[in-house]
Amino acid sequence: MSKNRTDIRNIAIIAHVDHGKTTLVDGMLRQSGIFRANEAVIECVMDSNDLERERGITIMAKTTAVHYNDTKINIVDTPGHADFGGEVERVLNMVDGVLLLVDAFEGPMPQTKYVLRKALEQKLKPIVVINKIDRHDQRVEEVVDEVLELFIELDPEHDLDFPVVYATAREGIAKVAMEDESDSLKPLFEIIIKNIPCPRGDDTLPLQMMVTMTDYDDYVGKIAVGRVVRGTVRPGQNVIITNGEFERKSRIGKLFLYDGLRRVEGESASFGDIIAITGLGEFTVGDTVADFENPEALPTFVVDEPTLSMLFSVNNSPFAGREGQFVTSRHLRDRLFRELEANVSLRVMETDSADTFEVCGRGELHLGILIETMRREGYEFQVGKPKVIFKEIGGKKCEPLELLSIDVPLEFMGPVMDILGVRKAEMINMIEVAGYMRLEFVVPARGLIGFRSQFLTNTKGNGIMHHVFHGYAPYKGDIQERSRGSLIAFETGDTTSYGINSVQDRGVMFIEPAEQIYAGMIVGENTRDLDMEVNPCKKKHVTNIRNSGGEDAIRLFTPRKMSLEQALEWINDDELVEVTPKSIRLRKLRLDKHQRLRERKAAQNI
Ligand SMILES: Nc1nc2c(ncn2[C@@H]2O[C@H](COP(=O)(O)OP(=O)(O)OP(=O)(O)O)[C@@H](O)[C@H]2O)c(=O)[nH]1
Ligand SMILES: [Mg+2]
Repeated sequence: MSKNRTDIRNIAIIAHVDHGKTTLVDGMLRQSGIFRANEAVIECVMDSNDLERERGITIMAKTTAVHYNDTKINIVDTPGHADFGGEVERVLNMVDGVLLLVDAFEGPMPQTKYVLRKALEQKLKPIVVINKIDRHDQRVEEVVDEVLELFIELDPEHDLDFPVVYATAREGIAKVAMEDESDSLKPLFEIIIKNIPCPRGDDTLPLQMMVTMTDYDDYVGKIAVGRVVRGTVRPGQNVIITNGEFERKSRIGKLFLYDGLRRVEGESASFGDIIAITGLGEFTVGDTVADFENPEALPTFVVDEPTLSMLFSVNNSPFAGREGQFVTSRHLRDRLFRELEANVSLRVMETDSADTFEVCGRGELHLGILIETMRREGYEFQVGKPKVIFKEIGGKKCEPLELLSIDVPLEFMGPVMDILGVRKAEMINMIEVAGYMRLEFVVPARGLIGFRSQFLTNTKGNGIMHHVFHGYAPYKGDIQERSRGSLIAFETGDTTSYGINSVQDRGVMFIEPAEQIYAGMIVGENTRDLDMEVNPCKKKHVTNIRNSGGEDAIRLFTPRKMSLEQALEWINDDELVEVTPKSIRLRKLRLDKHQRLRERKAAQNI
């Protein structure tokens, strides 16, 4: 018989990037007495991985639990960046409701729309939280209207009677009306308990638990995290792991429930609990942990397809193997396929070459974070230019489009429209938001590769841009690529001030004096649109005759040091980024000058 578990609520916090999700979780943790009074708590305590802390963003969805009176609230914090949309999609199956956070100034942004659409598709109960009401430029009333419009746009049938809470997550304050006095998140907790449905199910039926996330622990190995949908589960219980197609016998090791930032061992769990289990052996996200006698698989969730693909290959530069610990194609292959177990929106495919793998993801940041994680683990490899994934729909070649939202001061509108025109963007909306113009475009994903840096230059850093997957549409025709060529090292050696000085007026240099470089490595960007060999290793000819005019007065310009994502955006089809734990180098695919020349000639003759 179906029962309600009134002692539990399961919610996810969803929003556009930076609207304050992780900060709100901090506040909820603090106020439910998770930390001791004198305990120093780091900000955004849930952003626990190194890259998350460095970048100040959430990359992986994570679960925590707080107690409010007699109710346990399991909270899933999700990333707001569009590239990690797959993380949001997959965790929504663990919860019954969402807190949709919206910044009191920015209002609904592209990712707000994306995540709300996903939540409504799953029929989750929403609570809208207008956050950052302490901002001096807050426009709470307008933002509430904009949120209403968004609901109407996404689901005209939806009940518009959802609760709205006003919050300053950073101070741990929430209230149900702007004019209310409040010094805590109590009003938010109350609304969650009242409005989010409690889990409903039957603990006497055969077990079903969906594996939604995985974790790893050096002592206990792989951990499966997910929600018990039906039945009861205990440590040591025999189970079947199934995805509907295969079935495998297994046994639950230990069982953990969430409590604040910790996982505590439990004796049993039943429907509605979000749990972590060890000892299962092999499984992947999307599998069902089912009853041993009557195994029934839950429907696997689908996440949006990747839109961007990149080739990862074994490093074959002259400096290969100097800086990395894992360098062979076997290492690379194992690591990439292992990533698939947890990274739900990633795809990895073999290619004709045993040394090269095609890796598909949801955007440059999605793939960039994978590359950065791997290099920190000691891997060394090369990656090629990101390419969008075309699809054939109804016999037509179609390409992914992105919804791009741009906030710029009025005076920069012209330059922005110019660069977007070339990239085949179509404007679909334009509104004025507190002195800024907010422009919305639908643009081929191809057109956005390399766009960010040009946008920042053209708006002198005054613009903000965000984009999110919009859909597929027929190919929109060619888009012009990078208009500048590369400056390529002519020989292998150590760079000198003298050498760099002699080539730096050709363009922008990427290197400094006393760096080791190799022939065919890219050392700068040419001001002209062709590739050119230069020699930054050139040494000054030593003569006995002293030059009277200050020979040491060499003034070198600061080189451009590109981040990994910038480098990926910058390279051309015949170029690669070499990634090692210590360095990011850019290189030509063909290092030999004559071979490059022959191939270019052959291409021109076609
Ligand atoms: N003024 C103000 N700033 C806030 C408030 N809440 C959060 N912030 C700030 O907003 C920034 C982003 O906060 P996060 O909590 O990391 O945002 P997030 O939504 O988790 O971001 P992602 O996980 O990367 O999508 C931080 O600098 C916070 O200090 C608030 O109530 N008022
Ligand atoms: Mg966050």
